Amino acid sequence: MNFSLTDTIAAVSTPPGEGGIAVIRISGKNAFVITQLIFSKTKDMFTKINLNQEKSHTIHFGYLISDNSVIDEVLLSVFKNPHSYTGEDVIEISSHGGTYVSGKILQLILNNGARLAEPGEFTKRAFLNGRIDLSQAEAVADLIKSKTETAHTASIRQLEGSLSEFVKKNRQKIIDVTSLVELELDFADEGLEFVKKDEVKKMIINICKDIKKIIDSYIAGKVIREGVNLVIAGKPNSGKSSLFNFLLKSDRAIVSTVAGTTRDYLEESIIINGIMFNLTDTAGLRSSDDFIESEGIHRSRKKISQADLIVYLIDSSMNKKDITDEIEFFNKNFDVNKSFALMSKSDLKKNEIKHSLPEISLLDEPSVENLKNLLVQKSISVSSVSANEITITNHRHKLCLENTIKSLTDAVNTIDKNLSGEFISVDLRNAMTHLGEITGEVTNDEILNNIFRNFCIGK
Ligand SMILES: Nc1nc2c(ncn2[C@@H]2O[C@H](COP(=O)(O)OP(=O)(O)OP(=O)(O)O)[C@@H](O)[C@H]2O)c(=O)[nH]1
Ligand SMILES: [Mg+2]
Repeated sequence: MNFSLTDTIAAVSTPPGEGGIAVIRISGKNAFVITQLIFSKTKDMFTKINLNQEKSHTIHFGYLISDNSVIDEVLLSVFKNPHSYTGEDVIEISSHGGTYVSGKILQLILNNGARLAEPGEFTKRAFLNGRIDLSQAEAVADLIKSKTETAHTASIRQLEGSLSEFVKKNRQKIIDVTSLVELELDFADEGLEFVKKDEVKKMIINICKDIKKIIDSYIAGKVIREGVNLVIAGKPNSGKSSLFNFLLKSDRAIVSTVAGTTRDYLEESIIINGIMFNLTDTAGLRSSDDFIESEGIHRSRKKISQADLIVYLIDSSMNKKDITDEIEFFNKNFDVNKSFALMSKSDLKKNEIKHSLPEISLLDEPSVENLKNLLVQKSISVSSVSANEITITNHRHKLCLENTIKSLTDAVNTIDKNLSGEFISVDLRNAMTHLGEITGEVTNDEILNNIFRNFCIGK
């Protein structure tokens, strides 16, 4: 990424396409000068605005002029450094929406001395100018991408600094331990005293415990970010496609009384109570001589093995023996931790069979609502989000935390080996570095480029 903080950058910040308004953003030391060249307060003659004399956070009506003709009527929002998103002088031009108008305005700005912003460059500047830390910058990207309430909650919390706080607190704890070790070094030639050693070890182990807890939240984080992969499985004709369609509220999958209707798997996403479920309808499981059906079943099995959660449908309209066999088959072949059996078509139930399985009939709305609640409950790892705890959703953060633990564990081993305090100090400093990478206290170009590459232009 060719990057210089001295350039003035510009981009259209709203998505392409028709819309009520578009926003074009300019940031950098020439943002005001460039705007003054193209913005007139009046239509008939060019009346220059003096932006240095205007207050920050004010809005101004006027016209953008190119070659003596009006391009658009616009509003300028003025943000003076350091009180702006990037920390620099920023102008946001609200123009009429539409790709043509906004494109023409952007070109006008570029012709007058600005450079087109790289993806995420506004946010990168906010980071480099100390407005936000790295984990907050990443939260901005997550916030924009969030599709559900839970994803939104997690990213807002991170943007507000929950993860930054955690990192700061634990970094301080590591600094305290390091000082203790290094202080001891200054006074004792033989390394740490026995009592101090135990104390230091205990402190390090406690920090590890806190960090591990946050690492464990990553699983919930994955659900937040990517949704729960929910597979609907069962024998042919058990009602899988019907349930799939019912949950999607569309006739996506073909439904028929013929067993073996679905031959490949189908995938669609739905949101229930703020949690995204990536639903897969599968081919009914049976042994088949038909090559295509067999291939479909093979693929379905693969989907089942990769699922986060599996609903296994058992047709209530079958006779007692078949139902008992099916329950047995399910119990034998499916992992109870991530799957549950469900008696389908309960309206067609012929005989009372004792079982404790939930029932569903698509003719009975409350039974479908029950199933939805059950699905949410089963994906309960997500609950840590609502419980106001920190949830990490970002793989980079997870790696940094794991590396921190590794270095802290090294420190404990060094103590156990009775090595000199200098070695313990090295391990602890490594731990500090890894933790600091999360918020960007320690960083390099590669980390930054990787992060901001994933942003959209204009953010
Ligand atoms: N009465 C009743 N019929 C249902 C219910 N759910 C599904 N059916 C019927 O059961 C038959 C089979 O449904 P499908 O959804 O095609 O079954 P499937 O499990 O996808 O079958 P395959 O794709 O062949 O594996 C269809 O005739 C549906 O209308 C229900 O709750 N009640
Ligand atoms: Mg089907």
